[in-house]
Amino acid sequence: MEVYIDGKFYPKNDAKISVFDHGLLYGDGVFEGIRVYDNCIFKFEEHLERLEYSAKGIALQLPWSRKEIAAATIETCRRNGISSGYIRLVVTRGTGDLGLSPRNCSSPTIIIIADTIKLYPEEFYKIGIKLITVPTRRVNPAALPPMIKSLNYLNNILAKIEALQHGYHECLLLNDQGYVAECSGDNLFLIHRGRLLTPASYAGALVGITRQAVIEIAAKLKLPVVETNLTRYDVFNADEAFLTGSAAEVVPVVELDGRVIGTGKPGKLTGKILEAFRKKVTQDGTRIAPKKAKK
Ligand code: PXG
Repeated sequence: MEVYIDGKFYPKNDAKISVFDHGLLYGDGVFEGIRVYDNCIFKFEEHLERLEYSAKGIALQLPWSRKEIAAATIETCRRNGISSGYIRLVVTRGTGDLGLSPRNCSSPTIIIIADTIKLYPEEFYKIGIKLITVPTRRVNPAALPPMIKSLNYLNNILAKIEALQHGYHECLLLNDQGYVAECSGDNLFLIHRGRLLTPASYAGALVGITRQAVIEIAAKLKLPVVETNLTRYDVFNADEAFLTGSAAEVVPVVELDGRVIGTGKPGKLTGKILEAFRKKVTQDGTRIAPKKAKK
């Protein structure tokens, strides 16, 4: 494997950055997790735009154009022979002195990894996942806007640890008002009486790219989508539920806190959405290799 760092490629074991990088010292940086499906980088422009927005959100001026970042990303996929996989694009504040001030950091560092990923066991997509609500609350949007995909993931990691300690792969995080925010690394959707319900970003949810893709699919399927405050009560009484994320894709949810959701099996509409999603991923994005001509 070769990793891209600041314009050069390094073998995996030599891909290193300074211990004085503020990305490490303070979690000062932003990132994207992007899927590649059959030589198509899914929603690539949307990911690059979110990276720019995240960077602006932390007052980090990207010294590279979107075109330059895109070209480096595509080159990283090519070099690693990744036609289907996962891209981790990381921008840190760069190397500086000790002390919080980003002013003593010379220039941002960009890292691009192209690899494969498997987040959940295959059976979850068929039988669904069970969730638990964790005590850790999603950080208040006024403290750290959830739209910023920052390198500060401790809030999510603490929640994940609590889930794992109880034998669960994923958990539900509530915000400090007690409303549903999202999962540790995925967005949550409910289906109730034919409508899709999902928390708004200001309730503590990342504006997920997969979430957005599902909203587009819902429009095509003529399913109304409502961004609204939700409680655990709404999850318990939903007809169906599912998670979305670039790494997770679309995962049916069948239980929360030991209470069965709907029939306890992946829902019909969830299945339709998952099917439409699988079609969309190779249509909706940036090609990194020409499609082979049909014989
Ligand atoms: N919420 C959070 C907190 C996330 O981190 C999502 C929702 C889903 O967003 P997308 O845009 O992917 O549909 C995420 C996704 C990784 C990694 O290691 C990234 C995420 C989650 C878990 C692992 O790259 N981000």
